[in-house]
Amino acid sequence: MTTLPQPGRTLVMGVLNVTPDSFSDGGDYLDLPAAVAHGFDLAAEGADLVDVGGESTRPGAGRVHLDAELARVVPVIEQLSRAGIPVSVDTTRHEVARAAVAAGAVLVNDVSGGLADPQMLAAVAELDCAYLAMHWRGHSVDMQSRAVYRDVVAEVIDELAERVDAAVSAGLSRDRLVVDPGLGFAKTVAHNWELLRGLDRFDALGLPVLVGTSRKRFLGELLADEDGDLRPPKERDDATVALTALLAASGVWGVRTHTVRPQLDAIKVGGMWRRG
Ligand code: PMM
Repeated sequence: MTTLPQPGRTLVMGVLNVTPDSFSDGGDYLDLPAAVAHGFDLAAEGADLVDVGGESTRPGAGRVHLDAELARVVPVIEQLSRAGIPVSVDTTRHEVARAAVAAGAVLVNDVSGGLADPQMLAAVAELDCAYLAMHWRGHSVDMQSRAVYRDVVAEVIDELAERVDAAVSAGLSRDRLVVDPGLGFAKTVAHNWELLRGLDRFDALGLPVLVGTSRKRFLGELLADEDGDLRPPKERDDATVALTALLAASGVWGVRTHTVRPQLDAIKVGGMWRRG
């Protein structure tokens, strides 16, 4: 049975979006050779997992047809897995999860925590893989209208606890589970910062936590110029690295990032800070 990767430090999940429209790298890796080459690069830089996704979750994005999602991700996962690279699949669909695990994926990264597809949890329970449940309140097209909380940290923890209970009821053992607060998914900029500051409260769930901060809009706003123009996504990597150091110092299980080597350096710094 697959158990969670435990590299002995905060793990790095490198992002490989095989999409035309992801917010920071949409279109960069849409054809198979470019996607596979980028997966090899992420692994060579030291990624513990390469996270292959075929559907953009950018706010406002529409759904991709199932066949298109399968055609984007399965051949990439096959080639990377065959080369011995540990791969996760970023999908909310059980058909894609099944095909991805058959192609070699070791973890299903479900940004909906099982809510988008009622068959997802039962399907994953039958597969030999780990499962990441992210906090989610609805599809990208209108998720930002659901960013309403009294106490965002408490509510995200409660809603994730429900997803964990659903996963366990469907037959997934807790040693296969990871949770994620879902920064930017039905969250305002202020909510993202509150969640980062309140991350130690997620210990109550008793599960490994992965956080995706990489290049997200709240960093674009933080780094905006004097006219208020957001810093472009690919120029948010240094700020992402700074957050990775803080996250490693706080002991998170994993980070999901577009770059790898600088994140591993930051993890060494954060890990040393924590142990010292
Ligand atoms: N963010 C994105 C996509 N997938 N998965 C997890 N587990 N956590 C995240 O924060 C997350 C995710 C959006 O970013 P992208 O478009 O750059 O992949």
